[in-house]
Amino acid sequence: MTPTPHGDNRQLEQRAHAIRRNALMMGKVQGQGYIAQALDIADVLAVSYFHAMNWRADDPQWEGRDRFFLSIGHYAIALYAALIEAGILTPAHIETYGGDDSHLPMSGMAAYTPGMEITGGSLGQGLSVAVGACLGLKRKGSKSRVFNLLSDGELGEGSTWEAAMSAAHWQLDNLVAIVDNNNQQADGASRQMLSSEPLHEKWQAFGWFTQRVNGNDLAELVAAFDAARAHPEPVPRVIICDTKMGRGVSFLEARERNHFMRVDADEWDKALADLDEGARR
Ligand SMILES: Cc1ncc(C[n+]2csc(CCOP(=O)(O)OP(=O)(O)O)c2C)c(N)n1
Ligand SMILES: [Mg+2]
Repeated sequence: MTPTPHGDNRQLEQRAHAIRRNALMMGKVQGQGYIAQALDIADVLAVSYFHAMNWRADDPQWEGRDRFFLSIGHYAIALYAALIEAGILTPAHIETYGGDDSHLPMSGMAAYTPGMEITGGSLGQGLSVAVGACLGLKRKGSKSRVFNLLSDGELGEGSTWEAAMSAAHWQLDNLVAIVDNNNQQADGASRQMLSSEPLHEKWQAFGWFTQRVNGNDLAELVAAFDAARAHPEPVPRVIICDTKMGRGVSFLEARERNHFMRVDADEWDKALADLDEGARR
């Protein structure tokens, strides 16, 4: 992959738009899904895959690749959308989403899908797996990094914080945690269910190089990923991304209780049109 030059966010905008489109088209196949999350995290995925990470579309297992670990298996639709845009999966996969014998199960599973590094549906485990992978990479003398996408709901799991302590203890500067702080979990708003604020101070106290950005602002994301790469101290890095559920489709942004979204049959095309309209503005 040729990284997008610094400052060229137009290409990244197009990537993020394509990721949102792919996700909506997969959602349409099933009529429901974790659509609002795919829309909120598309900008982060665009910057991860098309600015920050090294990978090869024709060789997803290339030893020198950076690894993207999805702890949150239910966000699989979002990662599939990015992997299609990356050419690791193909547009023909879209129609198979969530079907029997599909390579794209509704919850992400490593054994089924090229580019899916871990099976992450049991929340709170991904960061521990990432710590182990980072230790292994260092011992092998590899320069590869591990990017672990976590959700704010996962911050309510004690295992996440055990892993956070270990990562600092082992000085894992090859680990980049990304928190999708969308203020949503299964039963309601994260800040009401179990608040993990103040987030910046917490991660910093755990010994991480910590940044907090608007996760739907490509320029802020690019700067944060660049700073995570350039930071000189031997400490793990975290980018806390404040995001908006349903981002890019106005009537989905406004919908409440959007953890698992059912969208009426006639609304999918409206959603795609709304997305395209927003991109033209
Ligand atoms: C260990 C574990 N507990 C509970 C669940 C059930 N579960 C699936 S998604 C989810 C919500 C977690 O919060 P978050 O990922 O922030 O939700 P979102 O932003 O997607 O709405 C829960 C509790 C699970 N998958 N794993
Ligand atoms: Mg959440």
